[in-house]
Order: sequence, then C-alpha cells, then structure tokens
Amino acid sequence: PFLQNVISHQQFLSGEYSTTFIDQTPELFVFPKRKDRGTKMLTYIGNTTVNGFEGITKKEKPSLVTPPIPEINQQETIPSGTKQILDEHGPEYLADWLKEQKRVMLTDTTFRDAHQSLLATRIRTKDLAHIAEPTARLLPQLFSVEMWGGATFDVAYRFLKEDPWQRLLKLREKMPNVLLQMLLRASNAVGYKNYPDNLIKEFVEKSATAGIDVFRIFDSLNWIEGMRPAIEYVRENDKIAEASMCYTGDILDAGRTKYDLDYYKNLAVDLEQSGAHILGIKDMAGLLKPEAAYQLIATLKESVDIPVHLHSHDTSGNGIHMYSRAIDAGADAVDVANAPMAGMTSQPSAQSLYHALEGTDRQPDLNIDSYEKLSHYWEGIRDYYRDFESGLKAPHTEIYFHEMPGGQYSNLQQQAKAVGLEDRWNEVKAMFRRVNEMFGDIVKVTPSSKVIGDMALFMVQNNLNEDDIYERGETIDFPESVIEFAQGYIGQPYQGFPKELQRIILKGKEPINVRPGELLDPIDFTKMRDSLYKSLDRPVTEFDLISYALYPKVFMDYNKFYETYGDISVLDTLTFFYGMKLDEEIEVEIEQGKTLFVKLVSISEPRADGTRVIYFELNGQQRQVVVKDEN
Ligand code: 3PY
Ligand code: ZN
Repeated sequence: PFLQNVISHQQFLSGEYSTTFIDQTPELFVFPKRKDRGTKMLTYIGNTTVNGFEGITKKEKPSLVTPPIPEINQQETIPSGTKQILDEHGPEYLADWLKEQKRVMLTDTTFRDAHQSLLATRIRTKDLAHIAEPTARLLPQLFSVEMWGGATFDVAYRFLKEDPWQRLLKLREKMPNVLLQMLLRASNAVGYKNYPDNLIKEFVEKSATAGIDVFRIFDSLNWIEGMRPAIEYVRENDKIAEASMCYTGDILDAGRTKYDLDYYKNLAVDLEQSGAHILGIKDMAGLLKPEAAYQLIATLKESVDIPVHLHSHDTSGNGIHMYSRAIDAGADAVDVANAPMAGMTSQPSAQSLYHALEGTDRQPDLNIDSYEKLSHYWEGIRDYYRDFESGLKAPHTEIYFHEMPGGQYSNLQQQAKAVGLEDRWNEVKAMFRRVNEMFGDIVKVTPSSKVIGDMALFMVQNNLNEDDIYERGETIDFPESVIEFAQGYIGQPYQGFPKELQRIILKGKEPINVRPGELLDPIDFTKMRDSLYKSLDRPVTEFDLISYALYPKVFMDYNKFYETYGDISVLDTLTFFYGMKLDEEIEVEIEQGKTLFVKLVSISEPRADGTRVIYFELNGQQRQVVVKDEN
C-alpha cells in the first residue's frame, strides 16, 4: 500500500518532489484499513470543521462557558418519589393518590417538549444526562419528568446520530425516583403513520422495560378507535395510561360549534371507559384560553372520576393565567418547564407558576431554590443550541389564528427554510390556516399537523391557492402525507373528510374507514432479526428491531454513519456542531475512565481532488485524516 500511495500521490505525479518528499508527506502512510475508534472520531471532527453541520450555517465555533451543574452529594440516597408509589402499589393506586393531592402536581417537560418546541428537538443525550441526577435529587416532588417520545425518537437518530434507547436507559438510571413520562402517538407510535398492532405492542413493552412509567397517549384526530390498542398495551405492562384529548378550536367561540364543551365531555367519558388511568388534555398549540380552561376542567372533573392532567404551550403568553384558572377549576397536574427553557412555544415556566400561586392552597410543593439552581444549567445549555432557535422573540397571539402546535412551529420553520421559503414564513402560517379549513377543521397535532404543514408548504412553494386545488387538482401531485391522510391511513377525522377534496386528492384510490392497524400485516420480528443481522454485521438488540421496524431508512442511515464515525455521542456539543478551531485542545471521554486528548494542528489547502488533510494530535501522537471539502 505504501508504494501505491507514493505513485498515486498528486505531488509525485506532478514531478514536484525532492528527497524529503517521503518525510514531508505523512499521508503516504495512511493505508486503507479498518479504522480505529480514534480515527473515526477525528474524521467526524475534521469533516464538521471543514463542512459544518446540517442545519447550521457554517461558522466559527462559539466560545461559551460550561453550564454550572448544581453540587449534589452522591453519597446521600436519592429521595423517593412517585416512581416508588407506582412500583409498590400499581397504576390505579397512583392515579387515586394523584387525585387526592391538595396541591397541584407538576410534570417537568424540559427534557422533551420544551426543547422540541424551542430548539427543534436538538438537545443531545449528553447534555440531558448531566443534569438528570441533580434534577432527581433536587425535585423529588415532581409528578413526572417528560423526557422521551414525540419527535425525540427520530431526531436522535436522524440529526444527533445517537440511539434514543440509550437516552432512555441512561436517564432512567440517573432518575430512579420520579415517574418518567413519554408522548406516544397511539397507533403512530413515535412515527408519522400507522403501524401494525404488534409493533405498537412491542414498542410499548420495550419502552416500559427500558424505563417509561407514564404513557401520554393521543390520536392526532382524537379518534378513540386509534387509541384503544395503545391504552390496552400500556395497561398490560402495569404502567400508567394517560389517554389524552387534543384541544382544538375555541369552546368560547359560539360560532365554532364543531369542538364544543360537549364534544370534549363525551370524549373524556369515552377515554375513561377505554381504560385511561389519567385523563390528559393536550393543548398542543396553546389555544386554550383562561376562561375556556376553567369551564373545560370544571366540566371534565364533574364528568370523569380519574385525575385530569393538563398540558399546554405558552405561545400566546397567556399560559400562567390559563393554568391558574385550570387549577382553580380542579386540574390535578399541569406541565411546566424550567424557566430558561419555558415560555413561548414551550410550556409555561415552573417558577412563574409557583410564584403565581403564592398564597393559595394549591401552590405546588417544591423547593423553588432547587428549581433556580437547575435553571442556571439550562440557561447555559440553551445557548449551545442557539442555531436551532425559532426566532420567536415575544408572545405570539397569532397562534389563535393559525393554530400550529408548539412542537411543530420551529420544525416547520426549519422545513420552510430548507426549501427556500424562509422569507415567506408569514405566508406559510396563513396557508396553514387555510388548509385546515379546506380539510374541514381537523385536530392538528403530529401527524395530522404534518399533513396540514406539508400541504401548506407545498401550496406556497408552488404558488397555489384554494381555487387552483379545486380547479386543477386532477393534474396536481399532492404530497405523500396528504394522500395518506385522505386515504384514511392516519385515522378518521371527527365528522369525516370533506368529500370533494378527498376525491381530488385520491384520484380514484379507495379510502379505508377502519383502523389502519387492522389491515397491516403483523411484523415478523424473527425474520427481521435475521435479515438485519446480515446487513448490520453485529448482534441485533430488541431495541434495534423496533427502531428498524418504525424507521427502516433512518435506522440504517444511522448505522452507516456509526460505522464511518463511531460513537460521537461522547463529543461535547460545541465540537459536535462546529468541529474544532486551530490549536484547540479538547478532551473526549469515550468510556468511563478512558479519555482521548485531541488537538487540531492544521488543515491543508484543498487538493486537486477536493480533499483536505486535517492534522491532529491524538493523545500526543500525530494523526491525520482526509476529508472532502464540500464547500
Ligand atoms: C409530538 O407528537 O411530537 C408532539 O409534541 C405533539 O404535540
Ligand atoms: Zn406539547
């Protein structure tokens, strides 16, 4: 290989070499071989340094302080909490216990929905894991910590190049005392389409084994048929089924009768009868107004016997006022985030709510100083992800107009940016509303919100208006998600599909009107394991199987990435996003007690084939990698 390297070297071929050629040309000694862990990691760092990271305009690595982690005494036992109640007494007991609490209980969403809603779901496991144990020690009175599910699952593989199951296992280990909660999109699991029932069953079982206690289950069209299997599987695992209704519309608007108080009351009764331990109200866009919250919660508390848990987003700026009215009406638990990760499209702030309830007998039982200590960490960490901020700087009451879920806002904005519609974002929002009306005013939450979002982007991008759709629809190729929706593949909307639009979109295809899961063939996991074993060339875990079944391409792409670069979840976040600066030195703990010291020494000019040589020191030894300059 050495001779091969010499005779194919640009400098050798050009004849411009002297007797020192071999000494000065270290890449001659780079032989194709199975790369070791260090080289793989250096290749990632080199690549990111030269080419940047997807979604971040290439720029100099920022200098940021390391966020402070509150001091804790690891010798002390971790105070017990709701997790111990569940483990000792089971889900029914826990639900009764929740209902008996005089003070409102809190779910902290900082580890999931808060960053999904503010930072396009980009917070990495490493940054969550650092603060997990301090959270468990400082906030043992929480009802739960929402830390998994929703978009975190696929974003982990797709963008963060890490395994979401490892996140769950790690956080479980560090937070043994509070209930861990996930968001489960019923028959869509953590995906964007319906899956076979046996996959949902496996998913729930493995998530429960790995550490999830509370499953907040919702259907994106509030279609109860779509939720039944998931509720049943959660119950089979002795975990908490928090079956949820998604709040849409405005019960205070007498002119908008599709989703009125009776609609929610009937839904709540159905959910209780379907086996919910807790009734969730998922106000995913933050549309619930304070007086509406009072009326809704008061009505639901009269209509069902199970506790009521309210989730909302603070987009309008009315979150705390709304929560305090809901709490007056008897809400048993509400969702909040730590202040630096709260507000706007995220959940209302835990600290603000605490102070807002001062002097009432429902003020949450927590140590506010502890919350503030943890807040310094989140304040620092948020800055690491500044490139993923949605740009929303102030309360946004326009939400009552376009009704876009908080978790979707920053993601759709990224999507719009990716297709060159950054400057037309206001048009996209207005179109989102138009499309919702065209579709008959549907519940909008993943994946139905994605359907509306895809259609809105598609229409703005192609300069189409509503008339164009009706007049020229036959000749338009609609986005895949829109076709699937019209076919009934994500379920049945309340009061049905608008027939004319459905006909235009389907172009002769027959829609279904049963639960899609009933029509899908069950997954043959044994067969899948065999074929995956062959393509991965490594033992296949139960978790791998589920991930592959949910997201075959995303999972395989992640594995390919892993083979090339190894486990880069160990890199610090700034290096992960920006690579390294010249002369910078970093430490990377690749496993407990094993640290690599990396220094970036120099970067060559691009060579004729467009590659650059990146010179590093790895634990004091010279190393170089070759990366393609994509700029
Ligand atoms: C999700 O499904 O990811 C959501 O957060 C919906 O609100
Ligand atoms: Zn949410």
